[in-house]
Amino acid sequence: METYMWREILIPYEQAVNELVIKFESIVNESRRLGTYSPIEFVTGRVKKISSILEKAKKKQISMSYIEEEIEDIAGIRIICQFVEDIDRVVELIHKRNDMEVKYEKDYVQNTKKSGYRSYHIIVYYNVHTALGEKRIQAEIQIRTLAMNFWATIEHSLQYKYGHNIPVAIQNRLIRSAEAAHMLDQEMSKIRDEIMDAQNSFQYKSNIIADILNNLQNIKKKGDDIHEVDQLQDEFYRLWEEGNLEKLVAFNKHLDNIAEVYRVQSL
Ligand code: 0O2
Repeated sequence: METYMWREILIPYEQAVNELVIKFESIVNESRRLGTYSPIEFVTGRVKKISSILEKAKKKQISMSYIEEEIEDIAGIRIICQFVEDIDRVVELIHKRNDMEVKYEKDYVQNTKKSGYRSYHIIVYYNVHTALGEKRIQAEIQIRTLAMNFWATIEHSLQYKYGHNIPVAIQNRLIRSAEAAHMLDQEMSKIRDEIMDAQNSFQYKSNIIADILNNLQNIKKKGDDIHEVDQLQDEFYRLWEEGNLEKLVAFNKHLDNIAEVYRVQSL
């Protein structure tokens, strides 16, 4: 296959990866704005390198004309969660979407690989609209916890270092560290509610403070009474120092009312 063909082939995959990352990131951003818990911590994506595609094709004896059908992870998305329980929620979210169709799933969370690898994989069909028209491509979505991701990243580097022949002593250490990562996930799950409460209230407080500052800025732009704005600002600093969330919420409501009078309320 000629080099220039690769560029043509890979463009829709690059677009798909960019779109999918944005779509999953929007779930994180929306939750943060609403001050609710996001089952997704962060998202990454990549298009498989041509050399890796060729290697996989060789290993699996896939002929060039079947590469796009048989190599399902040319477009790869990785969704990282804080807790094992979040993985199920993300899987559910993916099933409910109508902009992608699940082809099949592999549950390496319940069925740990011999190497120690744990992750949940979903192969989806996804339609991309490029300058050349619409194309239905496949993408692999890997969903895993931070601990699973830490392990997989390290193990992947070692696979490259040793050309997929990791010495047995290191393999054994990797298996032990996979068990440790699994235990870490289990321990974190036990205190999940407490961690989530702390994170949600931190996020909620950050959002309220951002809203207050936004309101103050809008009122300052429009308000005729500079003295009133200064008083509001002083009141905010006093409440912020005090740190009482209920009082900050009440103060923000008060600012909302003033902003409404001045017709400068933000959405
Ligand atoms: P890369 O470089 O990440 O793209 P297989 O038949 O087992 O060789 P297959 O059929 O592609 O592989 O499916 P599988 O097992 O679901 O693996 C798909 C991807 O999952 C791999 O892609 C890896 O990204 C990841 N993965 C699977 N097993 C392991 C493992 O033991 N360790 C790590 N670190 N990652 C793993 P690629 O193309 O192999 O690699």
